[in-house]
Amino acid sequence: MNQSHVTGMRIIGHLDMDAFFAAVEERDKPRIKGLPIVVGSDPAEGRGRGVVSTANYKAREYGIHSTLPISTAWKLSEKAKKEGKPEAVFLPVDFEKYGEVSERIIEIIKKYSPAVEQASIDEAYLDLSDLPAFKKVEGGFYDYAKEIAQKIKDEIYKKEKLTCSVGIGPNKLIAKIASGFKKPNGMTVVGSDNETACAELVEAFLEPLKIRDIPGIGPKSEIILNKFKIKTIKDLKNLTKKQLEEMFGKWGGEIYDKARGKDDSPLVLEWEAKSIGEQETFLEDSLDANKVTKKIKQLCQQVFSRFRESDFENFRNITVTVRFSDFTTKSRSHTLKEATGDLKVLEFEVLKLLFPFLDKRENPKHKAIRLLGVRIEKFS
Ligand code: TTP
Ligand code: MG
Repeated sequence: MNQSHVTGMRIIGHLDMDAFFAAVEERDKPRIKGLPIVVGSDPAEGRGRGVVSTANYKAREYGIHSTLPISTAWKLSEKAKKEGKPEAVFLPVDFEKYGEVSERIIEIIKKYSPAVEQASIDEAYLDLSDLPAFKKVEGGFYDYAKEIAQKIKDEIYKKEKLTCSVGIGPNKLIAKIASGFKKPNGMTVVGSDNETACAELVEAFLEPLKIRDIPGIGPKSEIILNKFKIKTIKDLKNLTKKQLEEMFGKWGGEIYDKARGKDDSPLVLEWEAKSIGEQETFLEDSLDANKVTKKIKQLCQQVFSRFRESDFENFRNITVTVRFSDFTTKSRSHTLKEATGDLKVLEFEVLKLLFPFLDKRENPKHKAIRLLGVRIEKFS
């Protein structure tokens, strides 16, 4: 857990861009400025089959939001049009562009905080507890954390013409809930330099919120808890840890802690490649030993060349996946006694895992193979 040696306290920020995909489009297309904008699949005049990725706040006034079927979004826009309001502008998703903007935003945040976890394309956690300049701070640490967060917001706006919302608190959980508390362009601080006061602020902040405001409590958990008349986080605190564990298993214990604002999860600073894998579907299903062997050797080579480009020197675990013509899928793994960085070893082990799928050991019905996959993990 990151904690400041200077302050002895942990202060975490969470930053989330406002209506991200739609905001980028609105910025880049002056003619649609101020209009309701929906980014997602093609509405095809109401016959489209995909969903909404996001909608800007204007379009949200029509009831349009992420995950809504695009056909419903179209209907809502038509309805608004009949009422004399502007119809929504529908745009396709341009991941590449949003990815580039996202990278630049992370770079800005990194200038201000020594530890930044990118949590998704438009959100990041940042450690505000160990800022070098704290040594010089005369005011409160929280005040200073807020000042830094404001600087980040200002620089993002200046450089990217985009707004975001920030939450600041004693841990990731509180920071995340706080960033969504006031949107768009909000800043919510839940915490204090004084430990007792901080605990009280956290409690007062959480209690009136709905249980769904806790990240991880989704519609299914909500239905279960509603049966017990539990709607708010305050209600949730009436359940003992044991009761919650009986309802939800291990996750119940986590809910118990979250309801009390407790969370000591660390920032995950760099995305680590935990496995390297490749898979390929045959143009035509096959059980021809030559063809299958040739394909799996190609996959081994592809996986191996990606492994060579990585920072790792060895791997220990090898997995082969086979999908048959009826789509049943099986995987077999092997962990080597000694880690290796050798293509020959990989090929040898992969073939050993594959062969039983070609005869009655793993394929008694002689099903043809549709897809093959090779994966390596447990790197060192
Ligand atoms: P969010 O941060 O959840 O949403 P948002 O940035 O559009 O709006 P808000 O102001 O409420 O934060 O997601 C970030 C982006 O991820 C969003 O712009 C589009 C994309 N996304 C999807 O493609 N599908 C989804 O279901 C969600 C939730 C988001
Ligand atoms: Mg967002």
